[in-house]
Amino acid sequence: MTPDVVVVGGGAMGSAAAWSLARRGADVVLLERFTPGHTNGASHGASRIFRLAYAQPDYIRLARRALDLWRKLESETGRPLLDLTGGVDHGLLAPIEDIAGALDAEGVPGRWLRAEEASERWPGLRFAGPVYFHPTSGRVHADNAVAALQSAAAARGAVVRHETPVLSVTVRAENDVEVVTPAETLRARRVVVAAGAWTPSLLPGLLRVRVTQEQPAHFAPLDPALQWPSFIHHRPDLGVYGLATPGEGIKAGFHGTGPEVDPDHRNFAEEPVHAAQLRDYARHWLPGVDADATTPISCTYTTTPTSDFVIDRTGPLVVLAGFSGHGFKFTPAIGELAADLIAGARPLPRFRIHKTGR
Ligand code: PYC
Repeated sequence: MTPDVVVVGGGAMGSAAAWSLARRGADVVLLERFTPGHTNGASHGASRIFRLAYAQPDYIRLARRALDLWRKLESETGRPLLDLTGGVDHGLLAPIEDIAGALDAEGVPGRWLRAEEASERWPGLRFAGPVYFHPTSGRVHADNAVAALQSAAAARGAVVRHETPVLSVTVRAENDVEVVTPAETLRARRVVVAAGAWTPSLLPGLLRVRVTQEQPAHFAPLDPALQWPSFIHHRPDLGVYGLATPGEGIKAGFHGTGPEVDPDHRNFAEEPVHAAQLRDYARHWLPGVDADATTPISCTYTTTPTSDFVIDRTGPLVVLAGFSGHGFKFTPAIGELAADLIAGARPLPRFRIHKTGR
């Protein structure tokens, strides 16, 4: 079989690349090692934060493009995926001022609230200082998004194969890449590698990323009628994030604090000290939840040294990697950038594999 493009990895990013490529008429095969809806990587679950709220214009613009493309995907598939509940940042002032300034410069709405105003509006959260509210934030339904991307890609002719692990990706010539699976060897002119935690083993030596096992949790809300924004609490020691996952509770987690793991040999088990720290956090800062009624979640992060993504091309390979725990919101825009790179576009400097400075 010799498609134009093989996409390795049917998580969010690979599925988005397949959708974008198929929309442009490319002959695409998407290979995913696990079954649909699996929970082994970083694309499962019912909620991810959506926000334009970044201090860097590159990310604000990418999120804006993603917002348009999420809406396009919703209309193409008839599935609701993105819910704009509003979002808040609170805690350390300096990073929030940077975000507020960048949003203002890009014309994105947002405003400062006093802690008392914010508590009145969202009594499930405690605020100790000024709060920055940005209405164009909310959540994406991750599982439904991946399924929608794959079905939209398939509707435009992409071949989507699950339970097909890729054993190796080898560049044979400028326009010839070999992709080996247990059942067959495919050749393609271009290959997109979007294998999440498995990317370092497929492309050894190419990337500097850390693969970690993270452990957020769902907390039972005390009053299911309360409204929740998506939130980031900027603290000196770590970032804490959260949002409501309808039907599952209030998700909260420490951002990128988990231990390094081998994705093929991780235990998915709740680490008790970490779990106790998250419950202590909830007891103090989330008065709207029962801090002792938790359902743990296990997922992976693949994090670069700067937490900037890798969206780059090297020869006939496009590499989508290092989403560093904050990539999901951008998914369809990242798929579009992958299709642009396949078409010969220049990568954005921020997202190069090896940065030469900014
Ligand atoms: O999606 O922006 C995000 C995020 C921050 C921490 C965890 N997720």
